[in-house]
This record gives sequence, structure tokens and C-alpha cells, in this order.
Amino acid sequence: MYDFKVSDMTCSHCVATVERAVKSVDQGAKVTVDLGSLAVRIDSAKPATTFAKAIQEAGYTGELRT
Ligand SMILES: [Cu+2]
Repeated sequence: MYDFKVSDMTCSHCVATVERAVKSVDQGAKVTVDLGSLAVRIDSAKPATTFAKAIQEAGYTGELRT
């Protein structure tokens, strides 16, 4: 389980974009986004760095909290 902070998410469109980026890395990843706390939690066996990269390529800043 990875806990990213994506501080530049502002609306549901951003949430959808970030979710899509996560799914592009791992189709089977479980992703939950909480816009209120800017939290993106990802349950996947793929390394956290690949998600950070995908989030960045989607135009957002993903910062791993743990
Ligand atoms: Cu947005």
C-alpha cells in the first residue's frame, strides 16, 4: 500500500486523471483518492516509483508519504 500526496489535485477531473495514470501502470491496482486530504492510496505490487512517474507524466506532483 502506497500513500501519495498529490497536492495539485483540485477537482474530480484531476482525480480521474490521476486514477487513469495509476491504472496505466497496473490495470489491477486498487486506487482510492481523497480530494479533501489530497491523498492517493494505491494497493499494487508494482514499485512506488513507477506510480510517482506516471502521476508526474499526467501533469501532477506525486509525493510518497511513507
Ligand atoms: Cu481538476
